[in-house]
Formats: sequence, structure tokens, C-alpha cells
Amino acid sequence: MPDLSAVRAALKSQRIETPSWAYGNSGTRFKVFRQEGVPRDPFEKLDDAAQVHAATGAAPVVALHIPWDRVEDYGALRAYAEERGLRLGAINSNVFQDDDFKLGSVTNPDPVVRRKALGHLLECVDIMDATGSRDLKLWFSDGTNYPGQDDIAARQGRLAEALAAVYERLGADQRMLLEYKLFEPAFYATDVPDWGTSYAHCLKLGPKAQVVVDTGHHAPGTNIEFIVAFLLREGKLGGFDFNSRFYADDDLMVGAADPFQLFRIMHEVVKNGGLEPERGVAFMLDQCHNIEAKIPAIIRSVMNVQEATAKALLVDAGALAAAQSAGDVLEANAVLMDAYNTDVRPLLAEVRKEQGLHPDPMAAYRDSGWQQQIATGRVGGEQAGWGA
Ligand code: AOS
Ligand code: ZN
Ligand code: ZN
Repeated sequence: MPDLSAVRAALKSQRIETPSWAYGNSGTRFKVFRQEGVPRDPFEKLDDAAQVHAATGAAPVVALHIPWDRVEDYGALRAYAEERGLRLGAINSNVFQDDDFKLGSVTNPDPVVRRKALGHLLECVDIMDATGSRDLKLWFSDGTNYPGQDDIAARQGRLAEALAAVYERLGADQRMLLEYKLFEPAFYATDVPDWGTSYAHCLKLGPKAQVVVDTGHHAPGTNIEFIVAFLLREGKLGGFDFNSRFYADDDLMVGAADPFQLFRIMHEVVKNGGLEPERGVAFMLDQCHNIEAKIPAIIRSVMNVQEATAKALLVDAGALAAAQSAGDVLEANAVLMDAYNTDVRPLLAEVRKEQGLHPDPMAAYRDSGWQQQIATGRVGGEQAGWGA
């Protein structure tokens, strides 16, 4: 049987990083549904993030996105976060919302455009110095729409060159996380379409370059937990962008579409040491809440990750290993399913109470009155973000 006090300790130490853009308005290519009380600037996003952390006790880190979170003084933003018990997390670069990047950013055939893209990435590292962020998250929309449009291999060379320049600029305690995505906005060939491409670049770059797995960025049926196990074994899993998908990059609440998949992923994380803080795996959310209330949706997402983690921690590792080495297929599967089928909500409620938190974070938020306060107090929230 798993040691329950170790399970509780692991649950208390897990940190989930929330994305600044999830607090602001977002939408699909068809419509942005604006919500009352959304933050008007990055400082107000931190105020909302502080509410998520107050309710869950597990979300003290907030990822930023440049330029959506551009401010005059990043030191002031950092101080503002710290005053609220938060810290600034991954800096997400943006080389996808500029007309110059129509044919690519760092892989663009035009060296002038490539230099501009690299300039932005290097600026993001400057910002990391000021915010105290450890991670630079790189997602490139680069790719081609038509066969023959550009030279696939040459684009890999241009990508490698830019990544090497960014790597050189990283400080001793900084990392770059290279995200992959199967398709969209490029539809024929994406330049970083899969974990293998990301892994190969990161391997060449060195230990400060790691792969980030966005759970919404795979073909249907992809065995994501295999990727997680492989990358952890190789010491190359930098973190997750958690979200749920039904079809493509849906960015729905993590654990909503397929809680069993999330459990399988967390099982590989637990089994391969990925929860240990020194492994540095960042548990980030990358979601947009287009039709549901944003702050409670983020709280629910944090809870969903915690529930999957709790179930994974409850796997009887000894029984599983014994069944596996005996070749007992049914027993091994049963051990895993027993953990998955455990209702961990009472355990998590107890763990929260031990931390002085409300046992039900959703109720804690509801009772806080924050939603009413921002609905009346914030007028004209229109922070830049997806679809805004
Ligand atoms: C885009 O599809 C990726 O998931 C990015 O990680 C992310 O959503 C974007 O860079 C926002 O910062
Ligand atoms: Zn992502
Ligand atoms: Zn995405």
C-alpha cells in the first residue's frame, strides 16, 4: 500500500502555474464573448491569480505572455506579485501576431524577418531577468500551408540557428522550453510538429533546453503518457501545458474531456520521479475560458490536476511491479484501475484543511465575493489575448 503521509506531502508540495491569458477575454475565430470584470492590465490578472491561489493553495505561479503582458517596469510587476504571495512564471514569447511573420518567424526565408523574431526572443530573456522567471516558453506557429512553399530542411536549419542564439543568452538558472504542435495555424507542415522534433533540437542545444508537452497538441489517439515517460527517462521533460481537447487545440479545462488520460499522464509523472521539485517539471495550464466564468474555471482546472495526481500517488507501486514482473496482465491493469477508481475528493479536502484552506475551493471562491467585486469595480476590461 502507498504511504499515505507521503501522498499527502506530495499533494501539498505540487505547484500549478496558471496562465495570465486565461484571466482575460478570449474566443474562437468566430466570436469573443466578453465577460464582466475581466482584468484591464497584467496587475489585475495577478489579482485574479491571487484568488485562485487563495482558494487552492496550489497556484502561486503565473505565466506571462509578451506582448500581451507588456509593462513599463517588470520589477514593479514582480514586486506586485510577491506582495500577493505569487511569483512570475514562464515567459511566453509571441512571434505569431505580426504581419511580418506571415511566412514564418525564426524559420522565415527572409533574414530580416528572422532577425526581428530573434530580437523578440532575446527581449523575452531580458524580461525573465527582471521578473525572476526560470522558463522561456517557445511556441512557434511557423510552418507552411502548401507543398513546395518552402524548403522543409532549410527551415529546420534556420530554427536551429535561432534556438542556439537564444540558448547562448540564457542565464545559469534559466531554461528554454520548446513546445510542439501538430498543426494550426500551418496546415501542411509545421516546423515543430511533434515531440521528436522538439527533443532533437533540445538534445543538441544542451541541458537548459527541455521539451514542453501541451496536452492539446497531438493527433487523436496519441499515447501522450508514452511521450511523458520517454522524456522523463531522458531528463528532457521541462513541463506541461495542460488543457483538454475533443478535436484539435481546444484549450478546454484540463481533466474535463478525458480524466483517465490525465491520470495516465500523472501516473507516468509520479512513477518516473516527475513530481520531485528538483526535476523541475512545470505543471502549467494553457487554457482559454470562452463561455464559462474564468476564475472558477481555473480553480476547477487546478483541482482536476490535483485529483489526477492524488489517484496516481495512490497506485500501489509494489503490487504493480510484482504483477508486471510476473507477467500478470490482468492484475497489473487492475492495480492501476483501482487507483483510478478511488474517490480522492475526501483525501484532498482533508489535505486542504490541514493547510488551513477551505476543503472546497469552488465554495471558497464563491463565498469570497470577489466575482461581484470585479464585475462592478472593473469597467472596460479588454486585455489583449487570444482573439481580442
Ligand atoms: C499555442 O497553440 C500554444 O499552445 C501556446 O503555448 C500558447 O497557447 C500561446 O503561446 C499563449 O501564450
Ligand atoms: Zn500551449
Ligand atoms: Zn495550443
